Amino acid sequence: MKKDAKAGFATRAIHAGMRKDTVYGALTAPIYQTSTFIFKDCEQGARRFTCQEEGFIYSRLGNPTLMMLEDKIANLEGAEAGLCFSSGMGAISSVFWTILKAGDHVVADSVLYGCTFALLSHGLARYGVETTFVDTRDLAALKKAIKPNTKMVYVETPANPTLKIVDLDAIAKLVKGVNKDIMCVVDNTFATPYLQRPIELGFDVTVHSTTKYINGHGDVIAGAACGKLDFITQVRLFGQKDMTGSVLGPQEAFLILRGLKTLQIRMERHCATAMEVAAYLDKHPKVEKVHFPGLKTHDGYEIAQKQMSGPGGMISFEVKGGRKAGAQLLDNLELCSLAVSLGDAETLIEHPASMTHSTYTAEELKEAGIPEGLVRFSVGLEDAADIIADLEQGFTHVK
Ligand code: LCS
Repeated sequence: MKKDAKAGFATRAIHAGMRKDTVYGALTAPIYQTSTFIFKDCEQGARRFTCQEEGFIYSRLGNPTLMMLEDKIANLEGAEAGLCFSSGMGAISSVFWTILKAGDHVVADSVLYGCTFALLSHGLARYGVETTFVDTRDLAALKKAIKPNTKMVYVETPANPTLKIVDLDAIAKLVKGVNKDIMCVVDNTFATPYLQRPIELGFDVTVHSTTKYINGHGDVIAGAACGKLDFITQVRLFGQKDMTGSVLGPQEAFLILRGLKTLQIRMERHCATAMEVAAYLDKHPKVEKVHFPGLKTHDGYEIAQKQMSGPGGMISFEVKGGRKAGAQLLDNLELCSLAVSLGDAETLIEHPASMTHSTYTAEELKEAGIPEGLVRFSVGLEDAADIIADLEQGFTHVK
């Protein structure tokens, strides 16, 4: 589309990927609520199945509403192609099934979303795929972990839940230097393509839980993957079509298209409010440590400055007194909701060790450097003063 070619991020978030409705001229994306598509004749059906003719066949293989969303996300990520899924885990598992087979090896960072960690350590392990978990900030350790049968390097940055930052450019250079065929895959959920575009930094694939900031309104579970057209086509026609069947519905795609129109202004607000909240927490006498890439004291601050255009809206922190003190805070907040998930208009707060990361054993949490008492905070779009006032009253309950 001409409108997309050199336009800015906000413009592309609204216009990229959209097709004109030539029948009625609808402004927004029509919801093609259909499982299947009628062929003119047998010849056409056969041509579509052999990819000799473009067009839709069956909504597990593609759907016009999804196509607009897929093209939009790919455009925002600076990728050749994108693909949507019925959850972030659907995206991650479909990508894994496409890249990996029995006998292969993965190097993954030790700090990952709990279910991704479980998929690698418990799930794929059952099918003969071995994973070595390392701290990928340590490039020497990463290099040492790569084996002749390594097929994928997998990281999150900022990572869930510690907000650890890893250097995408340095990792891609190192891995490709050892073996250019190793796929570098990153979960870009926390940053979104507005703040960070890993493909421009040498990564092959980005995956997302679009449940989070990309949709942004807490009303959809969905995922996405972006990369080279060849690879994304393999994911579409194997990882997703045959292995996971994790297909997004057109209604959800419509909601995400709607959410994406405001991604830039939402992210700017999330970042600004998170800066204020992090500064407040950093000075609080009952807080032991704040993990936020926008604070100069964060060990990933310099890398975040280099590879992200803002710190994001996620903060984690440790309350003095550990898990018990953290629970006293969480149980007494009124505006902030005690709930998992993130990236919504509503501020959400949770305890990773007992909730999102309960797939890690106590020992694995320790090895990964995820503190038992860590509290994770998804800063919403409310007024910063109201969020801080709620924390202030919550802290009075911490004894
Ligand atoms: N990747 C990251 C970084 C995530 O945080 C999540 C979900 C996923 C992938 C999986 O996405 P889903 O299948 O849920 O769309 N994270 C959650 C969390 O931290 N709390 O609840 C879910």
